[in-house]
Amino acid sequence: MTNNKTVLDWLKEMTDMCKPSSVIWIDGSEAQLEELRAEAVSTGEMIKLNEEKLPGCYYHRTAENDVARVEDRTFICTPTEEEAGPINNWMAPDKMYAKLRALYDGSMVGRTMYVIPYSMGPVGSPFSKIGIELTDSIYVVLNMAIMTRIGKAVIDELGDNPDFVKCLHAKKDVNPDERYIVQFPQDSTIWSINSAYGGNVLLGKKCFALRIASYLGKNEGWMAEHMLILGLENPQGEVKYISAAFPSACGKTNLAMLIPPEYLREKGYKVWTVGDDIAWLRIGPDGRLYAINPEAGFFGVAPGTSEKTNFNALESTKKNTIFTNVAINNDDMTVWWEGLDKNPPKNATEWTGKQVDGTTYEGNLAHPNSRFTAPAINCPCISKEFENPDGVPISAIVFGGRRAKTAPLVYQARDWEHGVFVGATMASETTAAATGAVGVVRRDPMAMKPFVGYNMADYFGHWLEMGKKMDADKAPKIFHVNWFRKSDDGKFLWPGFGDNMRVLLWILDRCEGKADAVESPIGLLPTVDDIDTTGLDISKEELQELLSVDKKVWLEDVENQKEYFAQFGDRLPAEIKKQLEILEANLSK
Ligand code: SAT
Ligand code: MN
Repeated sequence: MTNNKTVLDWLKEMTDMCKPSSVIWIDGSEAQLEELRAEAVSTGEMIKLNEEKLPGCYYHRTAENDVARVEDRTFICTPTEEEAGPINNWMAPDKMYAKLRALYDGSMVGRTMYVIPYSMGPVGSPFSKIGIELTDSIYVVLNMAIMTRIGKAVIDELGDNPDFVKCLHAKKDVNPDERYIVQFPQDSTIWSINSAYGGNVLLGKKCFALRIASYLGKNEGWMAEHMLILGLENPQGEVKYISAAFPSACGKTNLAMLIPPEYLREKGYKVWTVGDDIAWLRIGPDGRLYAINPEAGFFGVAPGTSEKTNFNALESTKKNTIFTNVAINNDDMTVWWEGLDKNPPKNATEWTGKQVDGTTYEGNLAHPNSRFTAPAINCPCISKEFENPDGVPISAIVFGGRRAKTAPLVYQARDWEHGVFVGATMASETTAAATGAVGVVRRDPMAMKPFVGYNMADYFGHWLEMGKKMDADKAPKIFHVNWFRKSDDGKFLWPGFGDNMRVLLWILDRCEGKADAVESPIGLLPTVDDIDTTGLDISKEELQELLSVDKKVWLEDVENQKEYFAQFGDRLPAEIKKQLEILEANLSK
C-alpha cells in the first residue's frame, strides 16, 4: 500500500519481533471490513445482533479482568523521570523497550497482524495527525474503523513523510500481570500488550490523541484536551461553541448531545455535537482559539443511557455500532444495560456470558463501564462543522467534576490565568471508567490526570503560555460547573441532563457581556435570578444552596490543593502559586 521507507522499516522490525503468520493492510474498504466482521463472528470474537432492529451491529465481550483503562499499568517513558513528572508512571525507555520486546517476542505466531493507517482529524486538515496501529485483534480494527478515519486515503496523505505515530498492540494472553500501556513521547511510539479493552487498545484515543498529542502540542504550540465540543444555536441562528473537560464517565457524552428543555426548544434553541471526548485546539489566523474533534465516533458509556437521559446517543447506537460488555436479550438478540429502561430481558446473557433471568437477577447485567462504539455520523444532532478542517471557534471553556459539596453549580474565572488555576485544581469523585475504587475524591487537573504525556507542572505552564498568545478579548472565557452537588440528605440538587442548558446560556451570555455576575472568593457567580428556572421544580432556596460557597469546606480543599501542588516542587509555575495565595486570602477574609 505504500513505499514509505520509514513505515516499511518499522513494519519489518515489528513483524520480526511479533512473528505474525500473516500481515494484512487495512485499506478502509467496506468489503474488507465486512470480511473481517464475518471472520470475527465465525471465531466467536464478535456476535451478530438482530439485523432488523440493530442493522450492522455487533457484540463483543472482553475478559473479566480487562474491562477498563488500567492507570497503574500505563507508563510515560520519557528519557528522564522529571519529564514524565510525579503523577505519571515512568520507566527509562531502554529498560521498558527491553522488557516489552521480551513480551512481544513471538506474540503473534499463528495470528494475523493488521496494519491500520489512521488519521486523527479529517484527512488533510491542518489540525490532523496520522498514526499507524499494528494489532492482532479484529475487534480493534473494527473499532478503529468507527473511531478514526482509516485506510488508503490516510496512507496516501502520509506519502513519504516519516512523521507518524507508531502504535503496536498485541492481545497476547490478556494477562493482567503483564499488561502494559506505554507511551514513548519522544519516539511518537505507543506499545500496548495483554489487553483487549477499549481505551487500552484503541490507540488513537487516549494514548495518541491525548498522551502523545499533549506532548506534541506543547512543543508545537497547540493543545490536546480531554474535552467535548458543542455548538449552541440561538433563535437568531447564530452558533457559539463551548468546549468542556470532565473526567471519564462524568457525562461528557450527555452534555455534548444535550436536548434543550422544551421552553427553550420552542424558542428555537438547538445544540449541535462536534465531539464528546477529545478536542485539539489551535489559535487561528484571527487570534481566536479553534477546535476540532480528532475522532470519528463515540466510545460512550452504555449504562444510564436512555431515551430520556440521552436520546441522541441512544439513536447513534441503532446501526453500525459495536457493543462491549453490555447484556444481550437472547429472545431477539438486542442489547440491554442498567438504565436503558425498566424492563430487563428475562432471557438474558449477562456481560460475563452467564445465562440469567434478568427480571429476578441481582447485580449488574451490563458491566458499569460497558460501552458502545458508534459512528459520529449516526448522531441526529451532529454538527455541520464536524468535518470542517479548520475547526470551530471556542467562546467558552468549561471545567467540571463530580463534587457532592464543594463546587457551586457554576462560576466564572476572573481571567485566563485564574481559569488555568481553576482547571488545575479540578477534582472529582472517581467512576468505573478506570480500575480502582469508585467514589473517592481525587484531584484531576483539566480532567487530564490519566492522559497528560509529560510533566503536569509543565502542562500548566503550557496553558499559561497559550493564554499569553491570545488577546484577552479573543481568548475563550473559562468557567467551572458541578452538576453533582448534593444536599445534606444526599439528594442531587440540580436536575442535570437537558437542564444543564440553562447554565450554558448564562455562560454564553457572560461571554457576550449580557449577563450579570457577583464577585465571590472563588470567582464570579450568577445570582439566583441569573439562572432561568422556567418550568423547573426548584426553589430559590435550593438554587441559593447550589450557588453557595462554604468557606470552611473550601479552605479544607485549599489545604488539599497545596499538598497536591507540593509534589511538583519548583517546576510548578509561579502563577499557579500566586493564584493559590489569592484564593486562600479571599477565603480567609
Ligand atoms: O476506555 S476509554 O479510555 O477510551 C474511555 C474513557 O475512559 O473515557
Ligand atoms: Mn474520556
